[in-house]
Amino acid sequence: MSDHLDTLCIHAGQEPDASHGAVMTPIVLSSTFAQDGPGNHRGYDYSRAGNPTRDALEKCLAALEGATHCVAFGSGCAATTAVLLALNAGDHVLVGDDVYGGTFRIFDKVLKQFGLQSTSIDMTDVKHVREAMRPNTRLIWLETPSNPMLKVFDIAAIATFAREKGILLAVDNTFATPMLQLPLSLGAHLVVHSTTKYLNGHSDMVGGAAMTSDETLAEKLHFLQKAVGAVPSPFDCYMLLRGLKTLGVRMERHVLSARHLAEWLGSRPEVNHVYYPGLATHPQYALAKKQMKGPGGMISLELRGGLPAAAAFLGALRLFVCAESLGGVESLAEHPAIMTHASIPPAQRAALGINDGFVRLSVGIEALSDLQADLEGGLKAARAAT
Ligand code: P1T
Repeated sequence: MSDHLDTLCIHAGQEPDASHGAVMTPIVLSSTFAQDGPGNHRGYDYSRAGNPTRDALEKCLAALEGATHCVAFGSGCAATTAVLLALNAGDHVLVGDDVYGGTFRIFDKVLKQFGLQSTSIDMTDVKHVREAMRPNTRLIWLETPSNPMLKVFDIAAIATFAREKGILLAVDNTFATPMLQLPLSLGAHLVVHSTTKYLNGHSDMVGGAAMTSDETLAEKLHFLQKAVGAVPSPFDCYMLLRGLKTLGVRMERHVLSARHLAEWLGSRPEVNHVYYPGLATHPQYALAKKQMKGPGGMISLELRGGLPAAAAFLGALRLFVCAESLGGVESLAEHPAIMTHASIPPAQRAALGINDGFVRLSVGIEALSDLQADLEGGLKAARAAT
């Protein structure tokens, strides 16, 4: 098959069905499969262990990330947890200082109790990674662009360091998607996704996935998928396959609109700062240009006037819905300090710049002029509130 991602989105893992010729992948709901004799089955025995619809999805996602294996999960958090369960008690993980609040919570409130150690560090300089390394460090975990500060980390440089030390690098590629960034091709061992976001693109299912070409890691993850059991339903796998077909065109539009809106927001007096990797003012602008095919569809900004301004802004928006999550065709806006990143300790939030005037936008694919007019209304309300 072609190695063009736009083609793989639509065809990888999705041959017409062998029994009826169905062009679209059938949703196989059966939890169990007939065996011709004990232990003598036709590839599937029980849907937690394996399912034809999930297999099609895993093949497609592996192809998109350039991996030999994909292991699908019932949420991004389940995928993250499964990767961390592949480590041992007493192991140490270096974590990017800016990650989704729920990811931080898995480290801080769930796996710490079982002896998994972690340190949050700013990885914009690889020197920090080197300095924070401990004898028991086994994994580096980062998001790039990160949620919600949109920091960009140098995957190739960090991967070189990880390989030198014989440890693993996992990259959460949720914000970029394979359309804009391919971490495995830059040396990462593992890619993780919340498929809830851009990959599905329609905000109508929750899912996660981990992709790798490391056979030992893949075997562990397949084992954990079956043993722990946080699997996606066949229906959700189908929904994701359906959403994936338009990933290429959606990402092009997200990038086009976000780039325009980020530049425009930067010129507005109500806005203190715009965080967007496609702006020349972004500290990792050059790296983003080198590492990514486009700066993505997410914009963060700090409004002048703190919480009253942010609340007025979010309250006045009509098209941008005030809601958690991101990456759908519809535009969303949210307040990370109160919503998605409430589980990050206030001091760490403050150090990152996630303050009361800080809001995050997921730019959808509606008409750009409508989106800009909506934000204009929000800014007007923010101005009036301060
Ligand atoms: O929500 P879930 O599918 O479990 O995915 C968790 C997750 C993992 N990684 C990143 C980068 C994420 O952004 C998320 C989920 N994030 C949100 C819900 C949010 O609004 O930021």
